[in-house]
Amino acid sequence: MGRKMWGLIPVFDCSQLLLLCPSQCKPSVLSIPTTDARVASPQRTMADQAFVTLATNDSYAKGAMVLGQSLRNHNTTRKLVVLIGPHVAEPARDALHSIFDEVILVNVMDSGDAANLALMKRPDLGVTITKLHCWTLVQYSKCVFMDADTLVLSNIDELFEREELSAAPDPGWPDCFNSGVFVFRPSNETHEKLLAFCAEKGSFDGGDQGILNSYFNTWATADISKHLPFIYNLSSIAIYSYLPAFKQYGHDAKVVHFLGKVKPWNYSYDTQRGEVRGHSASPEPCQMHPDYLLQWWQLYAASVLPLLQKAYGDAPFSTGFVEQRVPEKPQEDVREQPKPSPPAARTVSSQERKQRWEAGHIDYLGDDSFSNIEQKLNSFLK
Ligand SMILES: [Mn+2]
Repeated sequence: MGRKMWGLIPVFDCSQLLLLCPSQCKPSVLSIPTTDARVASPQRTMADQAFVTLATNDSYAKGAMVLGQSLRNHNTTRKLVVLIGPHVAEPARDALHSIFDEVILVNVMDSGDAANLALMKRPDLGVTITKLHCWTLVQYSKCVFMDADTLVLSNIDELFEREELSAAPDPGWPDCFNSGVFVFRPSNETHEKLLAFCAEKGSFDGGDQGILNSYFNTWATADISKHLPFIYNLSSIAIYSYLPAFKQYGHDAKVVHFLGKVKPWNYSYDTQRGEVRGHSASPEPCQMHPDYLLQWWQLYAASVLPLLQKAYGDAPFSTGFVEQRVPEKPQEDVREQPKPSPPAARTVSSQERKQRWEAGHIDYLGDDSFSNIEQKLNSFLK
């Protein structure tokens, strides 16, 4: 789920990762197949492995659908599972059912065990605890969790060759892993331990990433095979902070992670022009590479929207599309629409732009758009 942005990870907490604890470096226990047939059949092996995501509301449900569809489009041989919170509407659940093999309702407050009771005093960790539920999927021997704000660009079934807990570095603090994509082994025991840990220690960043990094605290140093290449969890923050690396390696990206407060579904899409528009209510500008954002919307428009339309029937729902009112008479302002270029941006000096950039106010869709940065970069790299 949305990890909070820069600056919220206290240095002293992550430095604990540098304390090596060899006793915790034991390999995970492998699940033992119960029948010979299971050993013999690769199909069965694949059937007991799954990609898992989480949708706590209708917006994240859209994200989950796009993610699930992107996995299907790239011919995954594994099962697809989505955990949903109680607030996901019935039609959205129906639509999820047509993409995912399992749609599992998770209601943390239902359970009355000791760890959960302790956690009820920590309502701030609600969504976080919901994500930890993925460890209870013990019908699967191994899973890959993926945030609903990720998008798959090619087949990534090879991730199942990795062990718990494998994940890619977080771009903000690379000694921590990013919890948007990780390999894990479902286990009720691990789940209980995680909840107890959570109740006792809380989370240093308020989210699941803090808890998981504290719990799997040898990730940074113990076993390099548990470090997923960054191309399995590429975030736009990294694109802009190290653009030459993105130019060199970006085409290998397999998973894009739309980190940050503004998610792809917070924008709107102009189907006629095939363009993503900044949502007027967005608290901050686009934080993501426009090509990936466009890819998200194209997949949504082609494969997810029809499912939602079928599920909602005549009931209204937010499509995310720009209103396409066809006026009865041609209106004069129609011609003013092409090439939206904010006039204010033109008057900003390059010094001011630099200051704005450094202050984190980046005009990703305007002056600081990827193509402009690329052009500038090319002029240096020639
Ligand atoms: Mn996320």
